[in-house]
Amino acid sequence: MIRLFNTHIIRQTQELDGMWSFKMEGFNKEYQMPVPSCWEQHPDFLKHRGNGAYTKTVYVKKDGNIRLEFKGVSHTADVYFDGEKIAHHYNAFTPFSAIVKNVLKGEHEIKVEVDNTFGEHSALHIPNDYYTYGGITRPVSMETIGDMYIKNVHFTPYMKNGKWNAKTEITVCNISEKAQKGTLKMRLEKTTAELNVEVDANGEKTFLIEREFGNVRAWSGKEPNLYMLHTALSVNGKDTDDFIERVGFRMVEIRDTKIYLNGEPIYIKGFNRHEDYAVDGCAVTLQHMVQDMDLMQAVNANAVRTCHYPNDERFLDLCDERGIFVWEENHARGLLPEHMQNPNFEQQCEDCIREMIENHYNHPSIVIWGILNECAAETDEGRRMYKAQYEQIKSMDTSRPTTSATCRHFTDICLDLPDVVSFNMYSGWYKDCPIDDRNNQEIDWIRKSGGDNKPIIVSELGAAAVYGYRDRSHCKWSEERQADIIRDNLEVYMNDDRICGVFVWQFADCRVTEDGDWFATRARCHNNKGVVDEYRRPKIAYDTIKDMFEKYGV
Ligand code: ADA
Repeated sequence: MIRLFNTHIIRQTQELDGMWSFKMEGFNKEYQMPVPSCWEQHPDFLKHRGNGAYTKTVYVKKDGNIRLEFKGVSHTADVYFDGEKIAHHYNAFTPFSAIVKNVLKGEHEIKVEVDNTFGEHSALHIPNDYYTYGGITRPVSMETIGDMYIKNVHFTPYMKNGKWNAKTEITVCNISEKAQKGTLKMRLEKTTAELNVEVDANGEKTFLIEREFGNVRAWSGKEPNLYMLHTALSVNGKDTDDFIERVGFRMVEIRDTKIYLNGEPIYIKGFNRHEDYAVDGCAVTLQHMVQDMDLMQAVNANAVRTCHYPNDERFLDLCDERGIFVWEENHARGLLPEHMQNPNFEQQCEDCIREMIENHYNHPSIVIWGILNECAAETDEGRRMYKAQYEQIKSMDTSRPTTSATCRHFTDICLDLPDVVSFNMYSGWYKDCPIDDRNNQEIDWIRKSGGDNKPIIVSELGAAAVYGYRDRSHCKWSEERQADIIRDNLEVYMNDDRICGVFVWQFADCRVTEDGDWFATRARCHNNKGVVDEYRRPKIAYDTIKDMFEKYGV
């Protein structure tokens, strides 16, 4: 399943999860590979970087146009339909689609060539402190569409005169050679709208419907009320397409040093979570997503940061349903000036931000957009790129604040650009220093360096421990020491009213890339700062956080 609810009733859809034929370049064997999955789960490809080809024969039930939707291919996909190339996409963490017109009823072949190699072609997937897997790692679906179809729906709720209102922007595409007319219908609960539409040949057009919605209840962390937003297209009185979204009525605002949700200040307390599970790799199953959510909520977390890339929409659906605040960010981690100079870098970032916002816009749980975790914010060239990315976000969405997690302490020249200033700090782990002194130095500097009167989030704090390593001396790498450091950090940050949120680094241990930088020396080739290990076995720190999140930040 590609979402936790049905996005189409009229549009015929077929999910292509299941077994695909697979061949890996350089291997003379044909495999059967499950989709979605990572090829690293197969004993022949445990840490393979290369090019693999997936093929599947599909049956198209009637003549017409088909639309293939890929929720995630890691990290580059070239898609062929009956041997003809129909799509190219870079980045494992954002969805993409492809349309094939005038397909005849019957059997057809879909082939997906997948590349997870590193090199200049890949500016964002590089050797890093997380692992770039290979494969069709998120769900795939095939749809039949008419000459006109609903491409997407963006729902922007706002309060006016004490009543919930919303802008609904419906983008309709016409893939035929002549102008098309039709009727667009919208319904949410008892509120409906209808308008006649016309779209030029091979064009697309966005139609705006603005309505007041009586008798709806707000979405909040404690009461995550959700509503089904039905949009449909009819031509000559016949329903030809539909697009169903699930939305929530909530407003996010920044006032002085606080983040407000529906007029009330919120305190964010949660985890950084990589999409990585021991046996799944990055193709985390719904069952394991739910387990992660249950474990985070069991320790009173109310937020998650999708470090360091856009997440699977099913996880975001879970956050919507459970009232979990989400900081979602574009794909970038620790990129130095030389990485940001890669000729593909700016376009690959721009594509990722566009696809992230276009596809995830309606999730009420996403309360902030992030960019460029710990990238070169201390350089003029870096500032130019930060500025461009913040501007791109605001050009697509003015309803959410922006931020970026910095580690360029005392040198960052971009703090005037985001709405919220966030910093990563490992006092007690990477630096043995008094946490409160270091915190005061950081915030004093932020206030003088562009971050005056802005909300502040501690986007990363933490320490490492190897699961099962206990030592009464509380020495480094013991579970006891990790718990001590996290407790001491939270004691400072959660008692500082200049700070409106904390994200512990990190929820679960995750695999890292062996061939690379300093992180290649990590024990077990894992980032061991999880409060649970990669199998979700809790360390001592897990219960420490439960105590701290219960005690503070309610
Ligand atoms: C950085 C980075 C994280 C992780 C962390 C660590 O803050 O943002 O991705 O690498 O350090 O574990 O050192």
